[in-house]
Amino acid sequence: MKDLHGIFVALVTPFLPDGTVNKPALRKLIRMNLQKGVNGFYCCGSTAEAFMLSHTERKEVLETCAEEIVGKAALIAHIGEISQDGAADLARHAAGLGVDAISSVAPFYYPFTFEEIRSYYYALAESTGLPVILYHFPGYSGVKLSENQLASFLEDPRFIGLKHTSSDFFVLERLHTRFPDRYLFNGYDEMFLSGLVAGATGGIGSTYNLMAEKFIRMYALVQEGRWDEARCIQADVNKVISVLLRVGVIPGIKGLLTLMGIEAGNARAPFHTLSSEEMEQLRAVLPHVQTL
Ligand code: HMN
Repeated sequence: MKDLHGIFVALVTPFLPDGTVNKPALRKLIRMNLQKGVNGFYCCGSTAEAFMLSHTERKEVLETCAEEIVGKAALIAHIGEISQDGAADLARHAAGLGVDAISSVAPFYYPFTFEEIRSYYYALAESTGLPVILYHFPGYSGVKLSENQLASFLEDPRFIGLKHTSSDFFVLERLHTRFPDRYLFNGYDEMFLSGLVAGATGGIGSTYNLMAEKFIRMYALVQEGRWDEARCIQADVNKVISVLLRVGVIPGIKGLLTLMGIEAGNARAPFHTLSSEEMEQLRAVLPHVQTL
């Protein structure tokens, strides 16, 4: 199995003005990040507006990603849906494209029991035999699993890791200590260093679309124990993230990408279209995105 340590870009889905997927822009974005030396990509996740894409669009986006990425970097496909059958269908499709692992958020909206959530994940694991990475994002999904519930998956060899989009670094540390050979991806980019301290083996992030080189550098500095330098880069990155959190993370990343020359378009409604005042705020942090 491919090594999944390091920096994984959670790709956005660029859209054309008519609202359809802009595949050339997606390819350009992937190539820019391959050139920067990222370890891999996380496709069709939250950042990609996955839950606002049709099933067919999700497959097409992943096909484009696979064409660009397979053989050059690692590829993790997020195939999560509320429906187990729908997710399994996406998983089988992903397996046919040569992805390295599948990942899924827990089924959400309905108050599923833990047994129901577990059977969802087991069905996914069985649908393809590909390794599975749990996507734990209580802030958005509303599904919060405990340390022991997460551990019950990680002790199963089919579940090779966890994407931890949470600021509960106590749980992350406990899981790292209990499962030192599992992949633990930090999810909140603004707390990347904190995640590494707690034992994260890398990160999957939306703002990596814009500034992967800074996360690559931070990761390398931490391996060398150069924490102060890494902290300076985190502070620099956080200037950008503060603005993104103000204007809306996904619309804001797309706005900045457009300023960088990658036509990412607008986020899908009901996300708002950026106002000229918001574009000005993004323009003000553009120098932090373009230089290290
Ligand atoms: C994904 O599933 O696309 C990403 O991995 C999600 C990732 O954890 C991001 N979360 C969201 O976009 C909701 C973070 O990178 C986040 O955007 C960033 O830390 C700013 O808060």
